[in-house]
Amino acid sequence: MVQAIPPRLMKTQSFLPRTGVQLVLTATTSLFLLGSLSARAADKLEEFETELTLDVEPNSHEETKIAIVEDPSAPGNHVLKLSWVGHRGSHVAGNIKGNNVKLIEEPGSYKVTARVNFEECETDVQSLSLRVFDSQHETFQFTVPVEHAGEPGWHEIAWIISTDSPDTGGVVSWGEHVNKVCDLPLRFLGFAAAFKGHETKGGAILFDDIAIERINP
Ligand SMILES: [Ca+2]
Ligand SMILES: [Ca+2]
Repeated sequence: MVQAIPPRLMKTQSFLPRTGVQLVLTATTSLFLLGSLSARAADKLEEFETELTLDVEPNSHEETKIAIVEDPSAPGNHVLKLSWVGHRGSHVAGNIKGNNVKLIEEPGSYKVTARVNFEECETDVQSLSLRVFDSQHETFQFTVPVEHAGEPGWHEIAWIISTDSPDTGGVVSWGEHVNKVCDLPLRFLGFAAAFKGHETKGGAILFDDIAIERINP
């Protein structure tokens, strides 16, 4: 079941990668700026049906995993799975390392959505972040609260990206050339899940069908 959730941004400063790792992370992604699809209204841009190189963000717990797996609720469909073990830590995150899909090429405000399944995670998951990177390898993180941890089924989660004011609403960025400007195009990097009180019992989140829609003329 897909359930619409009002997009909301929240302030989350607590899980920025450390500077040294930021450089490693963005340098890695910069090696894979190969083209892919362009954004059109309400386009589904990534369905996780093709092979992708994936990488756990270095600040995540060492037993964190990211993989493309078969959808347990729809055999034949493939989804992105981010999973982790119980530990103390602020967050876990996983990235796409090659063929990163191009989300936004033109200035404007956009709604990026994904279908997300929280069945296998606990209520210790506080927020979910979408990470994108720009042409100068600056990574932007857009965060929304998680309201369906442990609930069965799929939910539509939405993040708002305004390319003219990317640093509003608690959005944070880091990278090699941080200027708080969305130097287009923006490409999809990955997802991060943050934990209440910097502690988690472990769990998994499934993602599928990243789509984008322009929300202003
Ligand atoms: Ca899929
Ligand atoms: Ca920039």
